[in-house]
Amino acid sequence: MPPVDRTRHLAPVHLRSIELRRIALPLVSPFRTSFGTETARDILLVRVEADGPTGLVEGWGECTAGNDPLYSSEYVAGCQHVIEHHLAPRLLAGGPIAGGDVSVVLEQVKDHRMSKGALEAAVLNAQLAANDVSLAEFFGSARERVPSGVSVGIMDSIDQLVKVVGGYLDDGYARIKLKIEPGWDIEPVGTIRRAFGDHVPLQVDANTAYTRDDGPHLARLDEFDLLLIEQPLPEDDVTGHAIIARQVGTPICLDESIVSAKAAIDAIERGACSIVNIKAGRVGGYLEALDVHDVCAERGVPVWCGGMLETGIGRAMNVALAALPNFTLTGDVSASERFWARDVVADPIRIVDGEVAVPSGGGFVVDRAFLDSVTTGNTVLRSS
Ligand code: SMG
Ligand code: MG
Repeated sequence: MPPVDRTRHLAPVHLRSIELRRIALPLVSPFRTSFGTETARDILLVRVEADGPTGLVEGWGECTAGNDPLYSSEYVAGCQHVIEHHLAPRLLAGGPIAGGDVSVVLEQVKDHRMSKGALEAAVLNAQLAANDVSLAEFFGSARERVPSGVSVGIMDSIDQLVKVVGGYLDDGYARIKLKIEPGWDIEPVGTIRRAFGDHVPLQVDANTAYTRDDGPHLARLDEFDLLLIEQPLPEDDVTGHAIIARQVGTPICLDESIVSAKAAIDAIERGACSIVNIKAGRVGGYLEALDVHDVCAERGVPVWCGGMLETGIGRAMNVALAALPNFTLTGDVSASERFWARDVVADPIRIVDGEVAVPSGGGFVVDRAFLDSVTTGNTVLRSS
């Protein structure tokens, strides 16, 4: 299947500069997964300035890499390095550029998908601004609101988990995802199911914490009628997931393993998953994410939008993505207040009746004064 260039019909922009801005934001509460505990995020934002057909435009992108290389091999300082030394120079050396050109220009550099995705988002947003096209319109978002799910970390005790989940249900969240790991699975999940009832949409995420031998153990989760089990095994073990999928009644969903549309096709055809979590950063950008959406839709595999503890910048883009037709399962598109006391955008994501609004226009408005107050570093690269 030849890749479709989804931005070809829009006028390209001419990049003037790429700004790499590092910000520090504390989380409202620690977030523990099988990878470790996070209490604050060190986030890399990309801002481009570009000339469009009607003048100067800017575009923002958010890098989804974590502080440390735990979720994937990428991490924020490494992303800044590869962007500064390998990716940005390639983009700044060229002539006019469209969002769809970014992955082509950067193709020679292997992997580094989160870094490439942040750059692509910034160029794409600048190009959309230059063409006065909204993000939702460009993505082909089919709805004005999408249901909002919340991801709940591993807690110190089951009592604490019950309290936290109860709070999110009171907030109106439409679906609960519990992080699991060996030693924190059957009992907490069963307790939540019994405490809040069978009607609560519930799923779990193992973040690669199990082994190929754990199929019979994971099958014990079947009795809790979960929507899915996300990424039980390491990301490179597609065959292992196919083995587990045959032993467990609950659908297997892949997250870390799906690094491209090609990887999604492979995993689906090998029977490793029947549901896919789509994260733009993990697959190298929103354009590849649209391709993942399409290849899954063609194969009858439902998808949902994952999250990487983004600020309102990345989150607004995720919400627009989550409004595409094959996003039939509730995503990790929780409100800004789930992670942040104050977001870096003037229009934070809010949950109303269990849903979040698909953003209009450019998707978000950056709160420059607040952003400046949390900035820890700034590097501007210019075209020579
Ligand atoms: O952004 O709401 C969010 C967090 C959702 O659980 C979440 N993300 O594997 O799906 C996942 C995790 C990855 C981030 S923590 C390592
Ligand atoms: Mg996950």
